[in-house]
Amino acid sequence: MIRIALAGNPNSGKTTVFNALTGSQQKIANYGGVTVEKKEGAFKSKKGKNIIVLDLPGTYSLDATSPDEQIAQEVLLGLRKDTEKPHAIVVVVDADNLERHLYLTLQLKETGTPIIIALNMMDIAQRHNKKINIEELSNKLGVPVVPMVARSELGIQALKDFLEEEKFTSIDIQRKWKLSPPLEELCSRVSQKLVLKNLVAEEVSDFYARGLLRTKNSPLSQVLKLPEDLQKYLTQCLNQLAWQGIHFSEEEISARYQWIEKILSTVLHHPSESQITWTEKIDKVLLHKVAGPFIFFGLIAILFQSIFTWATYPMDVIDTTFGWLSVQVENIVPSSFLRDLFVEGVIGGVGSVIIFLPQILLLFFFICLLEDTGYMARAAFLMDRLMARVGLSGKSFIPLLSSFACAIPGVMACRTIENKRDRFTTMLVAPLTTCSARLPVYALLIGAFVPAIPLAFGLTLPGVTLFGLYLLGIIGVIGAAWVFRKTIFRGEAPPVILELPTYKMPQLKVVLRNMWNRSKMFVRRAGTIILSMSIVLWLLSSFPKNPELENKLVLEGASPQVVSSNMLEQSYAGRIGKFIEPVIKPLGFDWKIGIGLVASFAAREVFVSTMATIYQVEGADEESLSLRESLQRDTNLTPLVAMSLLVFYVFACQCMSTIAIVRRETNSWRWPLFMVAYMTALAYVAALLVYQVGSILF
Ligand SMILES: Nc1nc2c(ncn2[C@@H]2O[C@H](COP(=O)(O)OP(=O)(O)OP(=O)(O)O)[C@@H](O)[C@H]2O)c(=O)[nH]1
Ligand SMILES: [Mg+2]
Repeated sequence: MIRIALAGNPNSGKTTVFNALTGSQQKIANYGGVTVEKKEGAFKSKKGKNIIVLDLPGTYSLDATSPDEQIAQEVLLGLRKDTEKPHAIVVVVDADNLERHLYLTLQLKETGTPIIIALNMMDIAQRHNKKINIEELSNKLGVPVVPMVARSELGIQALKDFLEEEKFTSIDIQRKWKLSPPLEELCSRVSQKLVLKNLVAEEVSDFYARGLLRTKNSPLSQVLKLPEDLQKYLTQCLNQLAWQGIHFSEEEISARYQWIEKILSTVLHHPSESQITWTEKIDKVLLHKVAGPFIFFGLIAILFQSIFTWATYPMDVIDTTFGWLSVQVENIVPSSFLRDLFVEGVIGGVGSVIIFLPQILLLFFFICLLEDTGYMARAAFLMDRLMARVGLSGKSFIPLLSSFACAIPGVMACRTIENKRDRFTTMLVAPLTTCSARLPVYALLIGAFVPAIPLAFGLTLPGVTLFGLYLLGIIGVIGAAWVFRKTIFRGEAPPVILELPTYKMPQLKVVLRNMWNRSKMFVRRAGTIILSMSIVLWLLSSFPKNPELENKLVLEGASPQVVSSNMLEQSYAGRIGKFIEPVIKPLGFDWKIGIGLVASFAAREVFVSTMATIYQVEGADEESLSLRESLQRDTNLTPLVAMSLLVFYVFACQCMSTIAIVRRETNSWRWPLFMVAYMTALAYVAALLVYQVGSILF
């Protein structure tokens, strides 16, 4: 068994290589910081050897400080308890950005672990007329180089063959570049001491010595379990360097880069350096000061409009199918408790949520296109100035954008943010971004209460309302971030450098795979949490039965509608709703919405299935109405109440999974609880304002 780790700068194609090697389906996208966790996979070589492959977050160097980069460093240096040190490292290098990517390569080589270079993106290098002498590169660095185009799986077999042969057992790890004489002397003194104390092997002592001399609190000092006298000696050396004004790491960086330049002068031939690339031409427009933001908002508007217009057809099909299914069950199965549970609870509840699958898929289709072309990073760039105003950096923008899909990957993507205050602020505001779980709630209420009046440019009122709700979420994010940066996370916003990847043609395969994974997740949610909540809710709203009251009402000549409505009111669910009604009354919500609110604390979509179940139970004896029609008929539900409800959903934190992930990422209960508290307060106040002010105005 061999363990191989994939390392490299962000966006160099590590995950693409990983998926090609192991047949996995990890997420790939065209911006740095997609992978923030280590992922393991494996493949069997031709000779039947089991080769374990580890995909890692990208890292620019072995001295980085953001949490995702630290994971990569710890694995690569064998500092983690949960992961064995790899036998070899495949460094995925972007052939189009050789100079920058070779920096990490050199650093990794110095660690003493055998490395192999997977020289990826050869197609782009070629397109930019760069000629790379691969043999020369391999000779100069003293490591094997396998050229490849990972996304077309070119060169993957060659890499597999190489790993199979295990030709990587011995390499020459002596660094070829030199520091200034006093620093060289200092290095050799420290490394001698490390060897004398038997702390490290002679070959790698230089690497560790430099690591210890670079910063005061190097993680290496804990790993090596430095004895006290050596620790003292090191502190002395570091103080002396500081006193002399010598920046060890700066000198090291520039020495390494000088050496890389020297290698590249013979390896890389780039005759037309001044040629303007496609990416630069496109960016002239898309990053234009005026046109850029304009295009960005235009794209987003189109996105929301199409969610409403294009998705109607498949939605109708799903709606009809579920309706047909209920009728079939009602016709075939004799009237019974189980039949009602099945029709009203299961089909009604789950069906009411599944119907939104086409809209969610469309949303993901667009997000995927934005991510895979490389536009996502541009959007971050465009927003950088705005983000700086509220005290965040452009780095926060990608986690926030990911939150449009779901807050969970969004919160995890915060690992790419180095500055802790920045990271925590972003994590706490990310769930205010409108995630796809809110979409069913929005779509249901907008569909029921906002008339399809056409506006200018092919936009309609429902599309614009949806856009408005997303915008409101964004305003919430910006406002909350601003407040946090002024209060609990006060401090300077650190400057960051955003890397803009070259534009790439999105791959249909990647987009479809992403959408497929998303639908699986959505259907799984519908089949688990929403299904079980629907059943529980049906039980709660059907029991306890009260035959006496029912008989009395029937004798009094009450209509079936009034009877079932009364029965619902005295059910367990009704009592819960009634119990919280006084609290939500000022927002315009009655006890039925109250039931929905309570149920949707587990997950937002549950609101939709809850409403479906409640109205079905209530309207049991009537001709079956669609959920939308039932909502429109409810006299307590005015458009103003719907608005207040929508605004409540924009800000409320109704997602157990988000709370759990924030707990994990911050390693404390304090922050997730704080998040729930501030978001609930915000939601309450905002909905209160909408309803009260609206009541006065209209
Ligand atoms: N043209 C071209 N694009 C590639 C190649 N390999 C990967 N890509 C694209 O490069 C982008 C980044 O790929 P990923 O595999 O996500 O990169 P990564 O190194 O895992 O990125 P992080 O996880 O963010 O560090 C994606 O858009 C890929 O489709 C290649 O050989 N040629
Ligand atoms: Mg990756």
